[in-house]
Amino acid sequence: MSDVPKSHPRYLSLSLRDQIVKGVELGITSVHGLIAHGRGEAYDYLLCEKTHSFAIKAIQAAAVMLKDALHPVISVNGNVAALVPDNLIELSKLLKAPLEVNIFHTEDGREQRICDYLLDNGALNVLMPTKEAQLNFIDSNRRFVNPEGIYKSDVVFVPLEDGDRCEALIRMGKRVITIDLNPLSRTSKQASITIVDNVVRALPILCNEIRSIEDKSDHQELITEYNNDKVLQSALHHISRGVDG
Ligand code: PTJ
Repeated sequence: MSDVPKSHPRYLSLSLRDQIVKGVELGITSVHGLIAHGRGEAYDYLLCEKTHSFAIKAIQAAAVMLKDALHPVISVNGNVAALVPDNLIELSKLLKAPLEVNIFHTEDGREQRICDYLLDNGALNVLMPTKEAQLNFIDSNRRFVNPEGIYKSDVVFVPLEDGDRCEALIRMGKRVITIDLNPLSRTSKQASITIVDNVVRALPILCNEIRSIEDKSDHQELITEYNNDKVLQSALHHISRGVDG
């Protein structure tokens, strides 16, 4: 990182800021992504920048759901492309699932730059949005999807989302797994599984969890017993306790 010493107590947080800024400079992250990142930072601060047991519970259920899926797809926006490209690529390889570029803020060439960035970093299968396949119940740029990806998926992994598409995907009968530091967001409330954690911490744990699942039938109770409302309540409880304390 430019001029912040490794010994700085906020080094990790500051280096993530650098990664997001680099994403904007490379033209893969939207400038709006900086604001979204700041909101995430605020929630992360309230979560003591730790992965909590409610997140682990969600990660374990997510791992089984993804392993169990017929057509899992990993949706990629400008923020996660900048923050966790290697983890997304690893997840895609573990699940033999495509990465699909899907962004909210339209900017000339950004979708292609995200695709190229993932391929340059070793991705094997990156799908692009098309005009042929569109999601119902949504008007934004996010409605344009790939017929071989999100359109035909049964489980969509959407780290760091903005709400309207999550709702549309659920209404179309798909299951949605999200990672969102904000347990109050529309995405968090709508998703089948919400991992309330930072993508940079949660994704490596999710990959390890998937690797450790040998027989997925042994783990089905992790899904049947999973209650997303309870997970969100636990996260909120942690946040309010932290604020009070
Ligand atoms: O690349 P695009 O055009 O698709 O745009 C991507 C952003 C993220 C800008 C867009 O989806 C957006 O505006 O999102 P929102 O509505 O700001 O929501 C982003 C959510 O992600 C918020 O609830 C944040 O708290 C949360 N968040 C931000 N950074 C992280 C995060 N959650 C997990 N890990 C993070 N590092």
